[in-house]
Order: sequence, then C-alpha cells, then structure tokens
Amino acid sequence: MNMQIPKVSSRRIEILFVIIALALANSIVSMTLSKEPQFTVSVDPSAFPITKGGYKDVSITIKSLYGFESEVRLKVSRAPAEAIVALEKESVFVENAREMIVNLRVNIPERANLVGTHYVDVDLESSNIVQPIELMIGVVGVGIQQAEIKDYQFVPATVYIKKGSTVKWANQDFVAHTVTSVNGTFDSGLLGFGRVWEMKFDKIGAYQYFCLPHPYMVGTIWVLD
Ligand SMILES: [Cu+2]
Repeated sequence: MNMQIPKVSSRRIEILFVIIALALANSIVSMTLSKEPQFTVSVDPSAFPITKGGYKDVSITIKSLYGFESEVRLKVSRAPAEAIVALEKESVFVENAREMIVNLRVNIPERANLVGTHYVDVDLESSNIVQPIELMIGVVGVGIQQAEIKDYQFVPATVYIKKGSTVKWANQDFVAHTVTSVNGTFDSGLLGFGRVWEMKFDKIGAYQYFCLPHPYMVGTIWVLD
C-alpha cells in the first residue's frame, strides 16, 4: 500500500491556528455573556401595606458583579391601573464593585377602587440581561369597600381595611353564594344574583371566610389599626 502523507505548508498551519484561536475566543466570549447575573438587585421593602390616599417609597439597590460596569435601565412592567408608580430615574450607571440605589414611589389615589393585594413589577435591563423584581402591595381601604363575587371567586380575595370600615359584597354570578366566617362570627345567608351584603369590622384581626355551597371559594379581611 502506498501511504501518502499530505504535505502541510507552514502557511496552512498558521491559518489552522488562527481558526482554532478564533473558535476558542468565541466560546470564551459566549461563556462570559452567559455568566448571569452580572448585577444583583434587592428591594426594600418588597411587601407592604398602603392606605388609600397614601404612598410608599421603596429603594432598589443594584450591585455590580464580576467587574460589571454598565448602564442599567429600569422600567415598570406591571402595576395596577389606578396606582401611580414613579421611578426616580429610568437608568443608572453601575460602576465596578459599587452599588447604586434608585428610589421608587407607589402612590394610591384616594379615589382608587383598589383594595387587597396587588403587584408592581420592575424590569432592570443591561445588555440583554433582564432582572425582574416584584413588589407586593396590600392596599388598605377606609370607609366602605366594594367586593364582588364573580366566577365562583371573591374579588379581591384579600381585603385590607382600617378598623371601623365596612365591606360590601355584590354577587355577580347567576348562582347563589354566601359570605360565611370560618369561625362562625358572621354569615350572609344565600345571596342570589345581584344581591349585596355588607359587614362592618370594628376589631382588628384577620377574618377568614368562605362560601357554604362552594367551600373552595375563600377570602380574608385584614382589619388594621
Ligand atoms: Cu358560592
């Protein structure tokens, strides 16, 4: 057998080395890009109550990791329609080994028809890395708070009120439901379609309730000082 060893010129070897070097460099770059996160985000506080007509300031702390040094853009991606959510800045330059704080104010207008638990989401983005944060807000109502019974659910399922306030439930379903306290302190009786029932809460505490015909329907009233 006549074995032929191909002759490889030194020029070809050079080209081969360049190709290998480029491939290695490319994989290193993609490894660096996929090394997430390059910055950390913390929120304080991340869950809090707000009284209607009031506001709360939240601080968002962005901290550089792995020598990350870049602009970070902030965007409110979800908020209840009636809430006013304002970011102090829409972008911030984060320096290596440092942390930056951006303040956010959540304002709940007096007229807002928002009682119970709501969420505000903020996206922090830098060179294709998006880090979302979520704030949980308990909106505290004063006076009369409307709630609905709709599609076999109490809406909102969690209501925060100041003591001395009243919750009014309106049944929107074509079936009868009840608002029945778990510990037996109150019971609306069967409420047909369109019926409204109300209850005043004078003592602070958490009042859990359910629907007698449909015990999977549950809700809680938080009565605050
Ligand atoms: Cu029911």
